[in-house]
Amino acid sequence: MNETVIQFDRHQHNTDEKCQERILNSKRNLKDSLIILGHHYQNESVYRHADYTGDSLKLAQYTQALDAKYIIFLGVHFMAEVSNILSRSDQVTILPDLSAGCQMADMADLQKVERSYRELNKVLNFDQTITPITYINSAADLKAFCGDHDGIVCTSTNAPKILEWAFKSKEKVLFFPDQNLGRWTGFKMGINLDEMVVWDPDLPLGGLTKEQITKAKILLWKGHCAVHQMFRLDHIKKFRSDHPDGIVISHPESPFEVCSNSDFVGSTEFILNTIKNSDSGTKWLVGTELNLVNRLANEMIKEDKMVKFMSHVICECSTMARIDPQHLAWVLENLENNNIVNEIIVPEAIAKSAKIALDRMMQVV
Ligand code: CIZ
Ligand code: SF4
Repeated sequence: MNETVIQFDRHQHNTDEKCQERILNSKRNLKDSLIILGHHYQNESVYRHADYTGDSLKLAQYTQALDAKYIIFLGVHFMAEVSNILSRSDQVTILPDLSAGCQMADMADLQKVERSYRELNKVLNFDQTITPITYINSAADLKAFCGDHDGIVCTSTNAPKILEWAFKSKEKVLFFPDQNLGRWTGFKMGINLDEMVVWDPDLPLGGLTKEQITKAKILLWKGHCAVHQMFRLDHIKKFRSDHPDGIVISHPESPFEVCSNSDFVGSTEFILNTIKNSDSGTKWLVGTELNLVNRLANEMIKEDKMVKFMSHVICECSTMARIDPQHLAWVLENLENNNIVNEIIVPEAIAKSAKIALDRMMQVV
């Protein structure tokens, strides 16, 4: 650091338009030292500046392959942590607003996961029958827990393969933090619904009986995404009655009844590819985050495809929306002045164990 840090106050009142100019200017000046990664759920005002876009898996893979010194992450905190863990030690990952978290990720913490795992093992006579699987939407210390306990990370794209991997070595899985992704993926593998029970970490024994735990194949952490939780079966019924030839596609973070009444269920990459590769003139109802759906709807107009958002209320990822042009301009201008602000650094010991769980995932997919 050799210049005075520019404080955010100097940017927060700038208009979006002013910030757009400043961002472009900084990008020009920083040239190849900088790469900007953008998640599909990010809003247009910053998404347009991304050099690469994708879901968290694709973005994680980019961070392993990129050369730039500075990686600016237009996404949420857990994604920037993964970028820091997988990138080289001389690279710097920056999250323009540190308060951009993931509400679902926050539904599981290390203390509760450790206690739950201990309690479960006690009921199961320490027979080492459980594999912990964390959805990538989780803090780095939970990924580290999985790395240290023969567990693994999954994303919504690779969850089926990861569950298969887990069941090859042990009979049960503790799946956190998203119960919906765990349930849907297990169901598609042929596991009965009554063999997938919800584990409430705030209740003794997860609110379950010993028999339920012994019988269960997947213990589903009581967590969910508030955005995807808004989608309802009624939305699908109304769409199907208005458009009998319409097609419904949902994200597996949606409630079970939404997934089971959809024509297709899959990750954001799957949703984008399926609709982009569909026939012209098709009509789609899409159950995932609003920014992605709006962007896709605009793109598909020229191919005469109708893309409709599943809910009547605005379901935006409000934490991702905290990454705005003001914060992006601010971190970039600091970099131009040789100041790194909002760097995400995962402590070394946590990063090492988390990388084990992430590497296991990368080897499976
Ligand atoms: O993995 C991701 O990026 C998320 C949060 C959703 C998805 O399906 O891509
Ligand atoms: Fe987290 Fe939901 Fe936002 Fe995805 S949409 S980042 S799960 S809060």
